[in-house]
Amino acid sequence: EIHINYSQIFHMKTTSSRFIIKTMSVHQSVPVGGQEHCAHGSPRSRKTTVGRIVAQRLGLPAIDVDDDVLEPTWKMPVAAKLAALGGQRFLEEEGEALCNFSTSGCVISLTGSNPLHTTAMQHVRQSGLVIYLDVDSEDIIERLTRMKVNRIVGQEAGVPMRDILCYRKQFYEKWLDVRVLCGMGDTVEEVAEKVLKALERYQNHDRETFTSTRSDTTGSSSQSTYFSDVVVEGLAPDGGLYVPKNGFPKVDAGEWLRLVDMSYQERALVLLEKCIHSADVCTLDLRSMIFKAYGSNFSSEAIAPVKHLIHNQYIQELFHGPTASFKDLALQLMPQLFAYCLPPMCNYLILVATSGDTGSAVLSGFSRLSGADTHRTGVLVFFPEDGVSDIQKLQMTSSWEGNARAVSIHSDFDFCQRSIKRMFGESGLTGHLAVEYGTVLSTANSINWARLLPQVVYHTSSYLDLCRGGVIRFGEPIDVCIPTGNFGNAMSAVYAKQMGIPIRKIICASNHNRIITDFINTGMYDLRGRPLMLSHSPAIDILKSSNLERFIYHVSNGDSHLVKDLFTSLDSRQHFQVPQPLLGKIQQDVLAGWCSEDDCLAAIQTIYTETGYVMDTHTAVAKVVADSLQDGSCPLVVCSTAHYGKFTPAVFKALQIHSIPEDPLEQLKKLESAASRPEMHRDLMKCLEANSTKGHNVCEADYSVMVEQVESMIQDSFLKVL
Ligand SMILES: *Cc1c(COP(=O)(O)O)cnc(C)c1O
Ligand SMILES: *[C@@H]1O[C@H](CO)[C@@H](O)[C@H](O)[C@H]1NC(C)=O
Ligand SMILES: *[C@@H]1O[C@H](CO)[C@@H](O)[C@H](O)[C@H]1NC(C)=O
Ligand SMILES: CC(=O)N[C@H]1CO[C@H](CO)[C@@H](O)[C@@H]1O
Repeated sequence: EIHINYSQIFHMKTTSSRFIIKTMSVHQSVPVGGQEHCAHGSPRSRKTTVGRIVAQRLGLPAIDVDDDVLEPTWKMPVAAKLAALGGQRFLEEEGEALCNFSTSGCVISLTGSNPLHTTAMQHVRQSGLVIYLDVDSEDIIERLTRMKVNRIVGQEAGVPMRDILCYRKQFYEKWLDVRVLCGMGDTVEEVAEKVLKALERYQNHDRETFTSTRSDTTGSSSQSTYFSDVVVEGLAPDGGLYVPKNGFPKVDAGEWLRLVDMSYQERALVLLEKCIHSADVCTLDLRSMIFKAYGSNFSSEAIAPVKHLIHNQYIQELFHGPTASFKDLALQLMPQLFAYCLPPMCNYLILVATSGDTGSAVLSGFSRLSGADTHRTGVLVFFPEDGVSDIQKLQMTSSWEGNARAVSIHSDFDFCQRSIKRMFGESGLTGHLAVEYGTVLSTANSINWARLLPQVVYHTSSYLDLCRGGVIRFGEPIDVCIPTGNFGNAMSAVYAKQMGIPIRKIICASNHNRIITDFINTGMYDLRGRPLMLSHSPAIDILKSSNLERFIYHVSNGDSHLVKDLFTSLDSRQHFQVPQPLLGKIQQDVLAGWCSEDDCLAAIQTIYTETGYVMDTHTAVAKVVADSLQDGSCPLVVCSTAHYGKFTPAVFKALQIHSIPEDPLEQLKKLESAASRPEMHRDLMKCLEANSTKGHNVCEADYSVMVEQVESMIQDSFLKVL
């Protein structure tokens, strides 16, 4: 892991945090309190809309589009107009009337059909802030029934209300600055309260800043650091990791229940909107990034499906992304956030050293950037020519072109890593690249907040899926078990718990490189006399667990002095010990165990025999540890972090298949025919079938040769600075 910081480079701030709200339009996906034209013109009672309450609380005038815009314009009741014109013409005239209406300094309640009119909504958005009251369709139908409304504008006879509401949702989603997620059965007053809170959040970007795990926050001298800064900088200037200054947002039970019926993408959108302020990433852009990240590039529509494994153990398959490991869940989204948050003017070249799954996931994620982003954001991956598996090599060298490239080195991972670090440290080089090519070097490692955050979503999603499937009722606890290396995946589970998901224990699983297990059981983190040992689960062969620092910060209630002392001691003396009371707190959240090489292979064999399911080696490590530490009193989710097809030699060994074909493609086919579950990974198979190693660059273990590779990549990828 390489950490660099750019704070020196960017003194210019990209974010401005003040908004002046001229007008606020509350558009509601129908009546929380009554706001819809009904086709049969039943007399509309005086309604208490959310908009009215909000306006009163803000001391602003309230305007109701029906009463204050449409009827005075048309000089007739809205229902009569609707009867006279019919749905389509009505929508047009309604939109036109709204376009003709201008005002400022008030709260406007729109109609349920206004968002269907593009020009009208452009007009409305220009003049202020649009707040979308996101109400559950079933809730709307129930309310409409109570109001004796049986048809709404735009609804042809015979089209079910449910379908028309679903059709409308896409327009509601298109025109929002702020979403207010309404729980089932929220009262008008409760919704109004949420609107006011959302408005306050919108206006107070300053409350969503980040701090370093090692910095003393009592002094108020330093400049604010926002999400967009944190994504670009990665590591904090003092060597600590960035965490949200005011903690993680909480989601209430009513809101979680809404999420139960949502798709993965919708869950991601709602949750990430709560974690990323719209001044950093505007809501509509966040939406398109999420739908691009978690779309057809995943071989499962569910993105991170939860399957029953055995007894009360479930498996969350985190390997359906394009490169078949869980790293895709973060790295299909992170590059988009990164490109979005970059300050203008410079090009960025991401340098990565990898011996495993990160390389292909980073290449895939960054190669999917489009448009102008590809002209100024590139990625160059260095890997040891003889230090990755056949499949991993093919994944990294097959189809990348343009802004993504992989180069191998006749050396080991450490050499690649050291050389990159050296490049960052050489001001002669970085200065040259900045002046000649307007290019800044950067990384995308797992301490970056934008890699951690997307992972929170799948931990909440597995819980919600278990609710949807009737395995648990919302509020009942589950345990999760995670094969752990850099503690990123585990830390995301800690944050999911903080958001309100009742995870009882987060169980960390190590292989025989068991430093994290020993730490969690004894409070002593000790690198001394602990050589890195090879294993069947190479992605967790890690000794310096980088995200652990965030966890210690969290359990110590943000004791940055302690964190600084501990990690300084780790650097200088190769170990640290946490105080006893803190160890107690750590063990309340987290359990840890380790799995031997033999037990790992035996577990793959046993589960295969009992269920037909083939686990990858990392998943098997988690399964073994889950069996030894969980008491079976609640359901347990095992995080499956890779598809078995990525680690075929160990899987053959586990299944005791002796006649192993030479050709990796044939190997995969042989395993596919043996496994009844999970299905073969589409992209892994495609990658092997194409076998399109166009011959990648293989370089000598020479620092200057690597620098040449960096420079030639920059020359080939970026527009020249004139
Ligand atoms: C990266 C990786 C891990 C480790 O995840 P951390 O977040 O670093 O703990 C586990 N399994 C696989 C397959 C991986 O690629
Ligand atoms: C909008 O204003 C224009 C110009 O004043 C007028 O011609 C038009 O009829 C108005 N439309 C509506 C629907 O009020
Ligand atoms: C690619 O094809 C060549 C020859 O056709 C074969 O020797 C090699 O093993 C294949 N590589 C992979 C990874 O399938
Ligand atoms: C359908 C789709 O979006 N496919 C993309 C998946 O990602 C690869 C790169 O990882 C692209 O090349 C595909 O176009």
